[in-house]
Amino acid sequence: FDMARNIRFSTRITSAAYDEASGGWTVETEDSETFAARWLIMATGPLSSTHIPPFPGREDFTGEVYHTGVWPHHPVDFTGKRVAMIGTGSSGVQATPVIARDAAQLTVLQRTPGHSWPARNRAMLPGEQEAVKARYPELREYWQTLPGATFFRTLLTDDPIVPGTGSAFDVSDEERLAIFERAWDYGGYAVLRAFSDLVTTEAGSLLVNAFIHEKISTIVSDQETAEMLKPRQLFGTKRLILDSDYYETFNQPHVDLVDVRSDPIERLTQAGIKTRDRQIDADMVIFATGFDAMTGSLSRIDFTGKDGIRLADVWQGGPQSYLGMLVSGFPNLFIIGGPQSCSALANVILANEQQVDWFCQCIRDMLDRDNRTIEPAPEAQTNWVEHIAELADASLYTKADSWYLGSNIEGKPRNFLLYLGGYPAYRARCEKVAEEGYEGFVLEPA
Ligand code: NA7
Repeated sequence: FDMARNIRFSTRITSAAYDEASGGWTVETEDSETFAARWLIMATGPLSSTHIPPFPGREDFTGEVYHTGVWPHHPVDFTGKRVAMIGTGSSGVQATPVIARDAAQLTVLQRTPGHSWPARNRAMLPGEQEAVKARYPELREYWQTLPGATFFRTLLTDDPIVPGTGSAFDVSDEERLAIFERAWDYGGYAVLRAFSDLVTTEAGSLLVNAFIHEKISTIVSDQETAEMLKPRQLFGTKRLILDSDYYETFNQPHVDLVDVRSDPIERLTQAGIKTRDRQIDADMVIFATGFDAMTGSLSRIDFTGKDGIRLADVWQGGPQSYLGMLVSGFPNLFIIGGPQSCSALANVILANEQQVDWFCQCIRDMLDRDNRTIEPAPEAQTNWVEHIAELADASLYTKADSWYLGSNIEGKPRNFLLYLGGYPAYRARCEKVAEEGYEGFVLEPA
């Protein structure tokens, strides 16, 4: 597509200021270079600013240090090394079996055990890829009708779970168990589709908890370790983790699990990690400690909008936006995959495409109608923010701490950061807004 000539690599933006006179933006790089633009589109990513908790003594540790979110492009050799890894979200859980393969010793420091389900990744069967590609237009249309716009295999071949609309309590215990077992053997997110109430009601959620607890007890030989690995929060309060032999890995003699909830990390030392009760010597420390999600990359840029207002001040108590795409007081500033849109809750490719298409149409419409700027009306923005909170309060998501709520970052206000109404409803709402002449937006004539 000959894109390279339009891309400037290795360029970090430090500030962006709206200019009332021109109705556009000036962005400044860390090298004090400036660029002017009428429209500014932030594609800075929902899970792109990594987070390392401020453990004392970080500089004292003399071994290798990595974060799972900024993994080096060169291979990292674990062979014969003592590795300590902090964090058991998707990143930590998926890294554990891989590191254990070569390391001499792996110590996993876990604060909150998550729900993990086998991924069962596999090579494509002969002809499978061709069969999918032959049906792309049809499949893409179909995915657009699903809450997460997410690819799954039901339409293709062997998915054993027919999307269920009924309650998990409508079937007998035996039948439910058989469905859970099929979903376990098949792997991936199939279980989420089995019944309507597994992630929406406490009673449904506890059924999955019981199933996973049983699996962990069966897989993990040492029952003390098994107990530590069992998730206690409700299923559906965080993203389901998918793994390849995570629980099995703890049966290997050189792999240890440390519960840092009961034995907290005090500091890093020259030789490794000091918890209250033990010293873990390590050649390598890996932070699998996640991200300053949804707002982290935006908050690292100093945005100044109309009348000198700063985005940092407007968002002090949590993000404010209309449709997760534009912010009142910051005209012509578009955010892709931003807070209060579907973003990380939907198929990222389709969700990004939908927003990019919307922005492009919006810009074309503005040029056609001779409008200079667009920004949300304050009232529409307030209503959207309230709508986000209402949807979240009706879900289980607010019942545990996670990056969805910003509560993984010290001092970050606790707000649910995504739109929970599902991708089809979000897309329909965006289309309706545009069709109705950008209802809820203020368009300034040139
Ligand atoms: P996550 O899911 O935010 O996981 C971070 C992990 O790090 C989690 O287990 C945290 O425990 C742990 N953590 C964070 N801070 C600390 C401190 N101070 N002490 C001990 N442990 C800590 O990030 P991931 O990178 O795994 O995954 C992010 C998303 O990327 C994921 O949802 C997928 O969508 C892909 P906690 O649970 O907070 O007790």
